[in-house]
Amino acid sequence: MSIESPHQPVTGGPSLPQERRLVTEIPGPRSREMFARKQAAVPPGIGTTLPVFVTHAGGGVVVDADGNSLIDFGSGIAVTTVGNAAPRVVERVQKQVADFTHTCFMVTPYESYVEVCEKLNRLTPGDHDKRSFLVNSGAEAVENAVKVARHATGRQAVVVFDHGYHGRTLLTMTLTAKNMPYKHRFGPYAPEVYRMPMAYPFRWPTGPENCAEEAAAQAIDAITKQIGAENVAAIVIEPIQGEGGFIEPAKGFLPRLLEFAKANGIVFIADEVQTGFARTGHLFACEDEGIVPDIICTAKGIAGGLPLAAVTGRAELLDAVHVGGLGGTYGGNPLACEAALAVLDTIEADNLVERARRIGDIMLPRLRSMAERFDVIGDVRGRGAMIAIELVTPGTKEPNAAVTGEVAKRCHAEGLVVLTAGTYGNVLRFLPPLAISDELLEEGLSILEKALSSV
Ligand code: PLZ
Repeated sequence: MSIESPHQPVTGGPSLPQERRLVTEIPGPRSREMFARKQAAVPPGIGTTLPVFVTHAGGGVVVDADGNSLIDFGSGIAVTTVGNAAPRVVERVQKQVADFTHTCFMVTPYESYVEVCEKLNRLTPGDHDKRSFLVNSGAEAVENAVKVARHATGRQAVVVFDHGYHGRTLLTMTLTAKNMPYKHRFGPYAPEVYRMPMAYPFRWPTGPENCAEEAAAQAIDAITKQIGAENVAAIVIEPIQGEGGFIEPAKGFLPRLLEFAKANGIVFIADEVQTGFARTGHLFACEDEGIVPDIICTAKGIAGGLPLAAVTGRAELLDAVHVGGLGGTYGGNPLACEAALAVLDTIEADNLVERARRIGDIMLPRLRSMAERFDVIGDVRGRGAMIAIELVTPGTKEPNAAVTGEVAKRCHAEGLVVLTAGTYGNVLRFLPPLAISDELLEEGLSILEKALSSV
């Protein structure tokens, strides 16, 4: 006769009970204890959004050291799109870790790296001949895309946009728009980076209907007159800006920039680090307007939480670089490649592109109805499972960072992981894992609604 334990060991992934459960205040005593250790051991430059220390995560929840189960609207910043500890990822990585953990692909290669690249070449926008190579982080992918563009064109200038975010390395920090916290006192910055206006519909001075055309005209005029189009190696842009506040460029802006790039031999680089892999209701956000970039940078959602990023682009651009000109010790680590293959299988098998759309269809109407009742909400925007609200001083468009921070704090206290964003710190962004249930999604929105009505 077997005796059933009342406390079966619960691991992560979808086997975790899919419920919000608060058993202590947030953060609880164990998390507070670990946070004190963190503060003594880790510099404050490494910030903390919500100081609960995680022991398990999966589906739509994150479980902390005190036994609280929080609803996840963050996915570790758009990384665990297929869910945390997703079954196929766990299975493939566990097998790989026992087979071999590293050889360095540049020393003695392995098949999974090639397979990830083959799949990226096939799945990314455009049916032209493509190549891919793998690196460790989003910043590294963007930095390498610029290296390739400069090498292939023999030009130096790089054009980026207001509110853009591309990373924290010297070059990508330079490409990033926001001073505090990303750039402040970390200069001098890399040379030959030029910033143009972004087609930000909510804040465009003459209104959203003129935004795409005017912003593109201003950018093109400045590129032509101030840099010289023939000196520009690359235009680097996020098809929906992430850290900048989930800014969806006005329709028509991206196609106009792409057309200008094409006409002038400029490499069009799409930074899909945050928007990629089913997040926006397309496999890649560029697909929304039929944009076919010359190079696309991916990371985050590509490998379900294992560190991996990729540069995919036109064969003639990537093949231009000499042997040994690209690489890195860990790029395309075998564990991360197995995880990426599992992620791509999961997106297809579980129809996650459609799931992201469905999440948007649940979130957007509820947020729009909140916007009618709470005049602190100035804008509701985003696509699929990449949705945000921008908070303002009622009756104006004045950014309201104070209320944004307060709403986030109240959501956290109620067991909902939400993130803020935006140049003005006044955007609440929602990036639920696509493995979240409709029930948890609705419950999370109700917590948000309560937080908004209480401020
Ligand atoms: N490009 C569009 O969103 C990373 C940054 C969090 P890495 N965004 C989260 C933080 O505060 O550091 C990001 C992105 C876009 C590039 C990056 C950089 O990706 O993997 O963080 O290097």
